Amino acid sequence: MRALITGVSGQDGSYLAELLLSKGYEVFGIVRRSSSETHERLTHIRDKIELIHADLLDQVSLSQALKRARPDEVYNLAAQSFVPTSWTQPVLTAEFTAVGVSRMLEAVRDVAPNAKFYQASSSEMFGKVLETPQRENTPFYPRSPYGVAKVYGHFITVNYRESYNLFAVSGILFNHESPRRGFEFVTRKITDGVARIKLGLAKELRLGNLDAKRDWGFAGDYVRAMWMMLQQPKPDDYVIATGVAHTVREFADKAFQSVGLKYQDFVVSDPAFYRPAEVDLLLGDATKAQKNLGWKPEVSFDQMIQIMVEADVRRLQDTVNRR
Ligand code: NAP
Ligand code: F7E
Repeated sequence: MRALITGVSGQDGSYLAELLLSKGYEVFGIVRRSSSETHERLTHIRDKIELIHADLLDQVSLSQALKRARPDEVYNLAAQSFVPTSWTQPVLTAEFTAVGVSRMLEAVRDVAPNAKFYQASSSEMFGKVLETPQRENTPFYPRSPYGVAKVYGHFITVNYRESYNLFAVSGILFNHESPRRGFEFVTRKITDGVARIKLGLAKELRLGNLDAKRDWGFAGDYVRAMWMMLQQPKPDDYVIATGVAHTVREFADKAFQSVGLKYQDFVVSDPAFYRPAEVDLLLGDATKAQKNLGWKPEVSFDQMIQIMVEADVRRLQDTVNRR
């Protein structure tokens, strides 16, 4: 089997590439050209996958990548994925995260119409939620340019499935985290901050809305669900979530506690990190995925925090030791 992953250099792309390699796939990954191609999340598997230069903005490059990879499965994970940036760069977010999906689907339709296609949709599409918990048929009410772009990506995927009979699925994934999460997302910002404070490298951690609630899972569990969706006899859309929500405050509390500290002594509220429109609560119901795919999460909330804090302490300790 051959798979092509867009966004292979991101958090999910790196875990998915590992999973597919372990299943004997030939893995091809799309990366965009950069003056410093480090791809840190791929270092350990760099010699096992083939990287192809292409960009979601460039239709021809996507078609060429598909011609080179000749994939049985295509995972479209590339996007501008940070919600606050979607207010400062709304047009670019729409180009990558919304119209980029059309470009990928057109390339698949033209070059590899028999390939199965996965679209990385998001719980941010539920936004100002109209129902709790949120499931596949809960109406969308996005609250950011990112959420709006993801709604486009979701429906264009459904539309290509219905218009052209493509095997195209949309996975509506709730927040998922890991030691490979980008540093700007709140979970990684907290675990990195905890590690810095514990090692004496920082004195405080500035955060925004501590009362926002999220249904947080572990990225390794979530990429397994992506693969499972493409192994089904029929293409369909699935919510992937743990079914438990926690506040940002609870996350911070547990992360600081795990190194024997109290979050109240270090967390500073900073209006700079509040959003123009907030998503107050996301809580998913993954019953359909449990029933049809046999999927369930394996890493708990507490375990995930422990894994992330330990990884950040280890990483920063190594840096300090090298000085
Ligand atoms: P991420 O770490 O931000 O990775 C995004 C990837 O997209 C990176 O590899 C990035 O490349 C690539 N990319 C961005 N713009 C591109 C372009 N114009 N052309 C080609 N590649 C481009 O995101 P993630 O957390 O792994 O999430 C993966 C996908 O799932 C995203 O679509 C995200 O929106 C969606 N999602 C994430 C979550 C979550 O909780 N993590 C939940 C639901 C949905 P560079 O390395 O060059 O920047
Ligand atoms: O924020 C609050 C913030 O940036 C979570 C992306 O992967 O998941 C992610 O989007 C919550 C928000 O993730 C800070 O206001 C408080 O309510 O970690 P986040 P997100 O916006 O939920 C979805 C499913 C995706 O699809 C996205 O691609 O935490 N919060 N203080 C903060 N958030 C940040 N980033 N920084 C703070 O200091």
